[in-house]
Amino acid sequence: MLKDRVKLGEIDKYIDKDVYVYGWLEDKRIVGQVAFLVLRDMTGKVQVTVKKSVKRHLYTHALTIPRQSILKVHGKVNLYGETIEIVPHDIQVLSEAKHPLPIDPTGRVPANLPTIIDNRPLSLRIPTIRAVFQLRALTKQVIREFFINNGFVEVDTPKIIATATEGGANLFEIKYFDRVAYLAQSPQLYKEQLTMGFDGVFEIAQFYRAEKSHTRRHLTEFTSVDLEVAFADYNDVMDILEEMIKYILTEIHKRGKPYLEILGHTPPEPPTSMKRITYDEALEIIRSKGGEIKWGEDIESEGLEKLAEELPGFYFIVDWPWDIKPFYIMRKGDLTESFDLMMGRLELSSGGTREHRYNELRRNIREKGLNVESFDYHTRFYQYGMPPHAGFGLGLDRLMTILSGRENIREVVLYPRDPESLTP
Ligand code: AMO
Repeated sequence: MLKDRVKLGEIDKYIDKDVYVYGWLEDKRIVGQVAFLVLRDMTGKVQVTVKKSVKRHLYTHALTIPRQSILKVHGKVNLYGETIEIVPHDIQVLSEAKHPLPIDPTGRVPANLPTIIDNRPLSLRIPTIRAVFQLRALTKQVIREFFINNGFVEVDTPKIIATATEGGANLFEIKYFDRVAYLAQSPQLYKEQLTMGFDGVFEIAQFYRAEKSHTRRHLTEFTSVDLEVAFADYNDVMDILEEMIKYILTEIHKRGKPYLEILGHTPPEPPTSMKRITYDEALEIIRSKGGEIKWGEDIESEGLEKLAEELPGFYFIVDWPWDIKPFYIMRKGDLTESFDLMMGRLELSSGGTREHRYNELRRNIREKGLNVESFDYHTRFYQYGMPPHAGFGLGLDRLMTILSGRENIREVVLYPRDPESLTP
């Protein structure tokens, strides 16, 4: 099949030749004694012209084929004026489409998001929806390229784990034979361990958070882009993250053009620099705009909105209080060497310098009210020469909403998982 198949996007190279083409019947018109079938595949479309006077049985057959059925057409490519058409020798229905379809795959009749997600594979026939996922694949490729160009090693860490990494509140518990295990919330502890052997590691993978959040930016299964670098601190990894964002934006503007055109969206231009404000400065801005926030609290939606009025593009909030950061972050007094990367009001990434000293790490675990022994499998390595290290985790799905101009995180994930949906 693949060897014979001519893609419709390349049909113009086959004028006057006999070809086999495959696709779905997008449209069908009868004008006088001629049936015009519009055949589409992932790459383009072509008109198949069946004249009653030339091929009576094919014409009669064509009239009966339901739209969206999958066809194999054997025919001759013909230039008719400006139009490329196929004059068929044979039309085979490989898979007939049942009607009515749950959504209109041409996109002419708009469907709401739950219906689109419920019918994801079929929705991919709508060019704007397909473009989102083509852009997503390109973005992952560009991110990989950036990391590899900078000498980082791609790793895979387990998703079934024995203890919490990001705190116990939003852990999915699973039955692991006769024991309890959890789904990983992030690769945090593993990526840190791996800086014992690699200068820098990265992972792009799905992670799990049992958060009952019903926002346009939370999922229970999300894709995280993680980096961890040896002999680095949080300023170093903010520099890397900034370079990565600029590289992604530059490449997406160039290589993503065909998809962005279909989407009718222009992502932000690569910024020349990204401002770094401290948590204390962020609080000042929020308060100056009438927001109420106590020192030591996390910055919630309302505060982030106020900050975004002042800082509409990419910026970092650095030096968060120790009380609201996880045990693995490097402490400096009441503060930590930590950061969040924001794009307007949306948190895209967080990271920081890590605690690499054995005794201090164990003390921090205890201070966070966690059972230090249950982390022995991890902390023991810190006795054998753990380099200072730093890293970040970036939410790929959130980044994709910015790049594709979609409002809801569920629009940029093929099969999104949230507290309500576990299918399709
Ligand atoms: P954090 O918990 O801030 O940090 O997660 C990092 C980034 O991942 C994305 N993210 C999510 N996206 C969609 N749905 C969710 N439920 C969700 N949760 C998180 C966000 C967020 O900024 N281990 C640290 C990172 C590090 O320090 O290296 C961590 O997981 O974009």
